[in-house]
Amino acid sequence: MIRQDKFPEPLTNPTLLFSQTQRHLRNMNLKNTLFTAMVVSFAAQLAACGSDSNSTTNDEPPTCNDLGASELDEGFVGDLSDDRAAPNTWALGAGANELKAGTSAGDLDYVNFTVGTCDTLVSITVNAFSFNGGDEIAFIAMQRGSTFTVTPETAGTRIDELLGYRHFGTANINADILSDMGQAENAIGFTSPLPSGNYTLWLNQVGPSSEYTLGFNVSRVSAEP
Ligand SMILES: [Ca+2]
Repeated sequence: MIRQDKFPEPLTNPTLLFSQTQRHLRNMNLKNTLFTAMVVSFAAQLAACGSDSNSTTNDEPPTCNDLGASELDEGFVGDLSDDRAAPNTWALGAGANELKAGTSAGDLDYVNFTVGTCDTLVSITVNAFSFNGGDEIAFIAMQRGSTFTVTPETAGTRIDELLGYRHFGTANINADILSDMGQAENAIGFTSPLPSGNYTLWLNQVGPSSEYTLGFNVSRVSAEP
């Protein structure tokens, strides 16, 4: 059952949403500090061992591809990257692409996706959302580029470096959140649909685990540019 009282009009009250976001980011700062220290320690150990740290950074510019819709599913690819410098990479094709994963306190998800030069990202729909504790709202933020440059610890004071952000959850099932991400207070912002480009997402839940399925709906708007 959707608890409307837990999700009070986020779209019609931007001041409240901004306040919620700042509180959410502060909570994430505290809860992710230990985890981030563990990640840094692990990365240092990998470097000391001469590992290439399994980087998946995608610096290739988008092309006019002939890809169809695809799925990035944590059930198949394993836990989505917790490393903002080496996110999972995902090339979107025309149609209804899907991102399926889970997040919880200390489990960050970073995904770098590309929208081809013949395409636009029309919407991001919340196709499914479930939660195992008392927190029915997760968080999504986006930047341009192939990595996420803002840390969870500094995001609260660097909101103007985010292209967009939003909370989402059970109240948004089947709804589009892309347009609202572009209108997020103090962010760089954009007008939906999102044009061709290289973007990176940061998804986070600071409570018990939540499972989400997001639809990345791409339209082919031209042939070769
Ligand atoms: Ca993860």
